[in-house]
Amino acid sequence: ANGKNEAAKLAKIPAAANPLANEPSAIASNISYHVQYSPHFSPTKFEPEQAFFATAESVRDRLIQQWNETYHHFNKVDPKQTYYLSMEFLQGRTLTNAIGSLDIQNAYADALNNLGHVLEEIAEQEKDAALGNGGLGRLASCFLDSMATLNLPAWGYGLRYRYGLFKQKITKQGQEEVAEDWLEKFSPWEVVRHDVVFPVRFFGSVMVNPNGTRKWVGGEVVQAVAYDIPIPGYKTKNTISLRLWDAKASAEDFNLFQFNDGQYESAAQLHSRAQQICAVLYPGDSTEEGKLLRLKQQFFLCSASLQDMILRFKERKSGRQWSEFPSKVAVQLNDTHPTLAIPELMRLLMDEEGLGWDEAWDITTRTVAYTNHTVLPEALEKWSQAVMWKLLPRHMEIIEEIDKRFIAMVRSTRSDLESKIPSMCILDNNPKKPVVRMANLCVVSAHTVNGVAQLHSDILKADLFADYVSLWPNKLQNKTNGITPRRWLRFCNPELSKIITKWLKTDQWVTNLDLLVGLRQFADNTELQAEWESAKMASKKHLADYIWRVTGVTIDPNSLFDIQVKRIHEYKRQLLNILGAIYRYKKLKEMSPQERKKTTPRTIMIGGKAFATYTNAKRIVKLVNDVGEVVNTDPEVNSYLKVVFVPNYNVSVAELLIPGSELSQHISTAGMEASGTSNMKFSLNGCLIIGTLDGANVEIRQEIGEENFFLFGAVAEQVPKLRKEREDGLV
Ligand code: NBG
Repeated sequence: ANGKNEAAKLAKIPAAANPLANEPSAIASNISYHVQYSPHFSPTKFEPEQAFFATAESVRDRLIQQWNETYHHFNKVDPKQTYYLSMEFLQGRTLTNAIGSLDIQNAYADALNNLGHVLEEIAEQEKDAALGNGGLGRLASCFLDSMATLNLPAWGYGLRYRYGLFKQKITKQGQEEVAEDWLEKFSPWEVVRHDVVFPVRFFGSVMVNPNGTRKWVGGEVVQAVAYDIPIPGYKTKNTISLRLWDAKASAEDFNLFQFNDGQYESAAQLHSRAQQICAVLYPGDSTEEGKLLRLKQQFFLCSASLQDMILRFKERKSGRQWSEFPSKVAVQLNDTHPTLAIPELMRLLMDEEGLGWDEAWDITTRTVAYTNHTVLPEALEKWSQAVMWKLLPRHMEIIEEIDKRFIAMVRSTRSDLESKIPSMCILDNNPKKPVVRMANLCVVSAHTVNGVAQLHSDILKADLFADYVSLWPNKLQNKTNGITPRRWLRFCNPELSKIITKWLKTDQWVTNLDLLVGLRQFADNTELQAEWESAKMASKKHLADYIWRVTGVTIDPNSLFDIQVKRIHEYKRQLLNILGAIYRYKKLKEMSPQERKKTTPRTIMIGGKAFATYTNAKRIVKLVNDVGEVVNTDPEVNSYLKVVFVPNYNVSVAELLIPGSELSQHISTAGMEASGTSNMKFSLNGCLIIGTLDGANVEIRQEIGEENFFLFGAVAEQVPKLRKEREDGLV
């Protein structure tokens, strides 16, 4: 009954001379101030939920101070600024990360203790901001943390989805999706900027001015409103922004006459249409309406963000030359989802700012870079030309012109590539289904294109984008993914972090992971080994407790914890893993009780969400649950093997699972997983990997040593031949 009816006592806490001082007493008085004067609940209670919001607001006060200073600093210095455009940001929870980055955990823990609460329990009140799917969205969030910590002037731009990725419920039928209501109460971290509002147009037509220039007019106009989330760097003042756009219609779009006439729905039609834009992440796109809505989302992000960047560019120094733009603005496209930034920047520069094609093209191509995150054909976006002409007529003109000029350039400079033009160009004019190939538009227009692990980048160069390599030998690069060691070791595994710091005699590893090799010299030290084991055991107990709470299954912390958590996908081969579990079960059944006693007890945990319309993935979720049901209730076997499906895998659940892991599975068919990023997180927490030579597994294996990696399966080059042999029935 922590804090129950404690609210009255709060009023007695004296106000601190400096509410932003970091002593526990000042923090406690700041928290109590927020309970009383920025109330969100009725005044009688101070239970964990109320305590969370007030604590978060007091942390936010501290963040805002640094944040404003960062703003002013970069406005004055006018550096080249990086903008990461992404439809997804998987932020997870913020409180622990923010307090840790500000280096005030102890003071907050003490302050909350004095108020009758425990910091860890308060932190668990927070809902995950799950505005993303999986690796691609979490990568975006990790990048923000790292860029802030590296003191870079960088911002993220995304959408403020009302509902993030669905919440996964497991029933007898398998997975059920429920809307994820991260804004149910409100988010204490976001700040709405009522002064940052940009119009974004859809539909309409292109008007030709008397002087031949063109202008996009008519259609419907929606307002993009900025919501900012502060991203603090670790032990540095630099606090950057994640700017999320929300859509709203203006008062003029509300038809008061119709409303008073009882026509409520049509009176507010534009309002409800604006609301649809940011309603959900990845609305279903099996219908035409769904496709149109997704395209609207993408354009909404691109247009609002670019207008904002251009305004900042102008405001930071008046009267500057446009030619300076690429040395002040870098736009990184996170996959093809924000590709429309390319024609939109062209349009803004030509139609709004009056530049000619050549100058606008020069600026655009020197500003934009593109990261490819997959070679799966179904994920390489292709938009119907008809839908594009309807929604974005001016952009289609620009895309046609980019394509025409690209083809002319290839013809005039590289006649040897003539036969490749149909696959290299942007518009696929196949009369049955004319489409715009977004990846091609990106490669043609970006100054740099990168893959996300060495093998993936090699495949892009040798395969998917091979013809472009011969045209632009230096455009394609590799940038192997990374993760933030703050969230994924320092904060999620404080026990292990303490041990690492003790043996390295420094905590500098938190910002420089290369220092971890310093542990190698102590690898055989029994004292370190004992400490390491006890930290692992503490995390395993913590995890076992969680599993019991969410599934009702008891797991033994002394068993081997074998974990596979990621989106459910056929290429990731959860099916192979569960077939392995079934095999293990059968073998155990065949053994005598004495033989069983000689085996190492194992708990297999599998978690991940299946896309709502991906039938095979959902069948895999059901299978894992059904296998668990059989194995876990079999008294002969269940002290040697448990199979658990971990429901609703998300960032916070990962923060519990990864510290408690001993073996983790990264077993995708070679050549399919562009990088993988949880492989890095598991390794960092002292977990062994069983995996294929795929994605970043290859580089992790080099780093940690082959002897610490259970390698299996075919290598990427063998896969096409093996597939063919199976298709031909040879195997
Ligand atoms: C995913 C890949 C992962 C990779 C992340 C981040 C998409 C389209 N791609 O292998 O499947 O780690 O991107 O780069 O979500």
